[in-house]
Amino acid sequence: MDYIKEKLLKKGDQERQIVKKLAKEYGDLQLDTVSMSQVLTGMKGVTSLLTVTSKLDPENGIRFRGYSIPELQEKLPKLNPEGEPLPEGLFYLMLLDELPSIEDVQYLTNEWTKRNKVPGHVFDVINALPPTSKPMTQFSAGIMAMATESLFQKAYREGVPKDEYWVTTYEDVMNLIAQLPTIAAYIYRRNFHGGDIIPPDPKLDWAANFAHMMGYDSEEVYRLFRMYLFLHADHEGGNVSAHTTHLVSSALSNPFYAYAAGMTGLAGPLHGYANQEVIRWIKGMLDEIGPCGCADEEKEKIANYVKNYIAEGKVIPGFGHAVLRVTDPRYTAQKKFAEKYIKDDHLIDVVNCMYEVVPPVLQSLGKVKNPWPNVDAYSGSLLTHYGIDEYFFYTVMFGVSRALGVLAQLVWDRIYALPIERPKSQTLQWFKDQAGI
Ligand code: AMX
Repeated sequence: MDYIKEKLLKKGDQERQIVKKLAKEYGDLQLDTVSMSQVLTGMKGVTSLLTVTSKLDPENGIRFRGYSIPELQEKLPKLNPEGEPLPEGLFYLMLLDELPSIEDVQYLTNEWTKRNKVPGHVFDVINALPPTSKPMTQFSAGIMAMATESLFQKAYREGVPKDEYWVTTYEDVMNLIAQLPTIAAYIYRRNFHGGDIIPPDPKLDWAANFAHMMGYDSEEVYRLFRMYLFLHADHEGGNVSAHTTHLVSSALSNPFYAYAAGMTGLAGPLHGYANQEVIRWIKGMLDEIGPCGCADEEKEKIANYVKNYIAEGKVIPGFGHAVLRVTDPRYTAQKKFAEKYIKDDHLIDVVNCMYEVVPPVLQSLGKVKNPWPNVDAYSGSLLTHYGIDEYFFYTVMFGVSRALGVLAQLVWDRIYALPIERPKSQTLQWFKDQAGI
């Protein structure tokens, strides 16, 4: 048994007992109340999930196992002191609740390299879709096709005891994470580079290898990918991609089914699709108002464009959040990256200018709970700077990263032996009866 599984076994046994004890002995403890408005506005703020990998505070942003983004940029292992932490380290932390050493991170890099061979039929499935189909359609279909390899599904059919489900879940999760960059890069090369596929380089870490297979081989791009794949990895359990993955796997669907379902949720414009939509939106604006700086008259042009866009009943991508009530720390981390490494980039200047213009416009509507930018407002401009300007692809990159958090959580779902999820629904008549109307 590898040492990560040994650690999981030890920690898992203790925590499983705690979860059982809480459910049995404290089962009647009231944790929350639910209002009519919460049910009818997307269950915001209703405590109803157990997620250990990260926790989101509306005022301070995300903390991974208790650590903020700047803390982890300090504490997680890097390949060189000037660079960004390796996403492998974040996965280790989320999975084991321990800061990794450089050796732990290298162990994961090696494991994922060993496991990164994608079965041929997965490419056949992707190839059966027309190249014009959306990258996220190809990505989720590819992940579904990987389910033929599920060790969890096989073990379940063979009748392994419930307390051992996590063992094969862990194997599936490790294989899935190892292979996602290869599938994503395949879709990228197929769609935008005439199908000229680049094989993985076993000497590279997980993020750098992804950049390499997409066709970008510079230390600058490797550094950006390490940061991108770190920042998008997890945002506690209630967001659409995390919650969907958790929900589907609660039926004991295998991790490939569960993650493919999560990815179809990530593809929605109110969630991960905003990652690509921001750049499409900014390009549309620049086509209409022309190249612009951030002088007063240019800010006014942007503000008018934003107001007209909202008046058409559409949302400004990259702004707002269902939980956060401040500027997203993931946005701030990317802004600092741009300030440190990038000079004179028109698109980045426009993104910075939007920070000054959009929030007051959203505030003036009187209904937007959070007018500040989220993670998606910045990432596209950084990728575009380094030549990755096929913004239709960005949500797939988000999907590669999101695997780290939600699949680490999925291992814990199985360790805790969490049951099938089944909240109660009511009819409109029932809601009317409660209100007495
Ligand atoms: N532009 C225009 N209107 C906005 C807005 C925005 N960026 N953000 C919120 N609003 C509107 C809502 O559409 C809603 O209008 P309605 O009452 O007429 O339907 C109203 O303000 C209240 O919404 P809210 O409670 O503030 O937000 P929410 O929790 O319902 O939704 C979110 C949150 C992110 C979906 C929303 O802010 C939005 O659509 N933002 C733009 C899309 C985006 O950037 N999504 C990515 C989020 C991060 C991620 O998951 N990657």
